[in-house]
This record gives sequence, structure tokens and C-alpha cells, in this order.
Amino acid sequence: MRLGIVSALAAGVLVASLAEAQPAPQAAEQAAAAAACEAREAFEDTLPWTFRGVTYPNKRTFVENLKCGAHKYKFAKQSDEEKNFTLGKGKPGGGGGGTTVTGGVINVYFHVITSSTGAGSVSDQQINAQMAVLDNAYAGTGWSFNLVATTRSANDAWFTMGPGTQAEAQAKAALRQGTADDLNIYSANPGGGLLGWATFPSSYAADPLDDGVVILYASVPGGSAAPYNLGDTATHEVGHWMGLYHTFQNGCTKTSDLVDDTPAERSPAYGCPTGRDSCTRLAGLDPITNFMDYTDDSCMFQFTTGQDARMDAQFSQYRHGR
Ligand SMILES: [Ca+2]
Ligand SMILES: [Ca+2]
Ligand SMILES: [Ca+2]
Ligand SMILES: [Ca+2]
Ligand SMILES: [Zn+2]
Repeated sequence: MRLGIVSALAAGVLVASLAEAQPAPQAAEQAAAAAACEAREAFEDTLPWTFRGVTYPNKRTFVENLKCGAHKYKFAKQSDEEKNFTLGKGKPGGGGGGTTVTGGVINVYFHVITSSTGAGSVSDQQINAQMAVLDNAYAGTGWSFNLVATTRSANDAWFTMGPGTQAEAQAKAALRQGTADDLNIYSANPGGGLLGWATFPSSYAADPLDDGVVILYASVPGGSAAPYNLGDTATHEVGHWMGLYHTFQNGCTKTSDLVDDTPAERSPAYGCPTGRDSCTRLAGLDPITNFMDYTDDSCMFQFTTGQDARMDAQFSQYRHGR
């Protein structure tokens, strides 16, 4: 408290000016900011958005349909898996027999897939930069990443693989290393505006070879996929791999992403829409700076304590020692 050095008179003035500010409480300011943000988004929706040579009606269309494939890819199986997960948590120390871990070093196998002519050739320096981005992003969670090996494959079919394709299955069957608690990252050029996709921890048992994270090669630090070229596509996809859903999962509902301290969000945010509040009846501004939203890499920089706890629980249940 710094008021100790302020004279009685000055303190009185301060109180007076605070009293004047009372008619504009924080809630009203937030509502005004949210309205301004909504108007900004409505204007942005009139502007075409070009990403990697393809022009979309606007950035919202790109972001909502294409940015990350994880939700489309594995969403169908989610509710059943979640039921099992909740059940598992309800049996303290029992059932799965796994140890509860709150962090650790995750071994990483980084598979660079290029075209036959060498397109998509992520450099060792970029891989190291990507690893540093991951370590920074997860620094507060207790998890860190250790690059064990890098592989390089030239294969046109694998290079353009999409989620759920035969090319993806073949690439992963040939390249995947380690067990459930090892992270395999594949860089490729899936096309269609896809920045990446990931499998969830609970999917491992049914299809171990499928387990891992695929990212657009140009999304690594220094890549050409601006504004998604600071390495946070990998951060986001690894978040799924650790068991996190999107912050806009299930829209304006109290359960939303099954994490208590991420405010609910009606739809993905894009760009960096400060003040966005898409669920006005639920507390909190939209978590636009969270890694599990869809904002620009420069805008997303945090996981919450609740997300950390969920990652720990998911990793313990489905990955640790498996
Ligand atoms: Ca943790
Ligand atoms: Ca939430
Ligand atoms: Ca809200
Ligand atoms: Ca960032
Ligand atoms: Zn995602």
C-alpha cells in the first residue's frame, strides 16, 4: 500500500476522484469493450483473408473451419472417453493402477517429412527453436521436452497427408517411436489451411501408432505461415496431446472445456480481440491469450492452473509409464 506517504489532503482528493469514477463500474466498461470488440469482428468479417495463397471470405471462416483438425478428427469419440476418464478419477489410487504425476521430461521424436523435391525441409535450428517454444510455453506446468531424435523422410504422399488418411497411417506406421508417454511430432504440408492436428491421451490404447501431433511445417519458428509462425501451433496441438480441449469447446456452457478457470467462449477467437466477451452471461472475458484458443501466435501465451491440473491427470491416467 503506497498511501502512507500521501498527505491527508491528497488522500482526500484521491478518494473524491475514485468516487467520481463510481458511476462507470468495471462491468459497464467490460460490456463497452466487448461491444467494441464485436463491432470490430463484424467489420473484419467483411474483409477477405488470404493464407498461403488461398483466399477465404474472411478470417473467421478460415479459423472456424480449418485452423486445427483435432476437434473434427477425434471429437466423435470424446464423450465416451470422457466418461471413462471421470470414472477413473473417481477411484482414488485404484483402477488403472497408474501413478499420479504432476510434471516431468517428455521425450520427443521429431519427424520432418518433405516433398520429393525437398519442400518443407525444417532445419535443425528451427527444430531447436520449436523445442524452446514448447519448453517456454509449458514452463509453469512442470512439463518439459527433450529432443531425442530427428528423422527426415522425402515422400510426396506423406508430405500432403491429411487427418485420417491412409498416407497419415502409413507415415506414422513407418516413423513413430516410443510408447504412450513419448511425443512424436510430424511436420508436413496437409494443405486446405490446416495448421495441425493431434490425438488425445485417451485414444492411445485403441490406436498406439496413430498417437502424436502433426503440424504444418511452415508453422515452426521462422516459418512462412504468418501470423502462425512463432511455434504455437505445436504448443496448441501438444495441449490436445496432453488432454486439453479448445477453450471454446461446448460454447457458452458452464462445463465448456472441463477446466474451471478458463472462461467459457461461444466460438473461436482469431487475431487478438482484446476485450472479447462472447458469453456475456458467464463470468470472465474470453480466454483469447490461452494456447487452446485460435488466436494469432503472438496473442496466445498461457495455460491456466486448471489446464495444468487436467494435463497432469490425463497424462497420469493414459500416458505415464504406459
Ligand atoms: Ca503440472
Ligand atoms: Ca472452462
Ligand atoms: Ca464471459
Ligand atoms: Ca505466443
Ligand atoms: Zn486445436
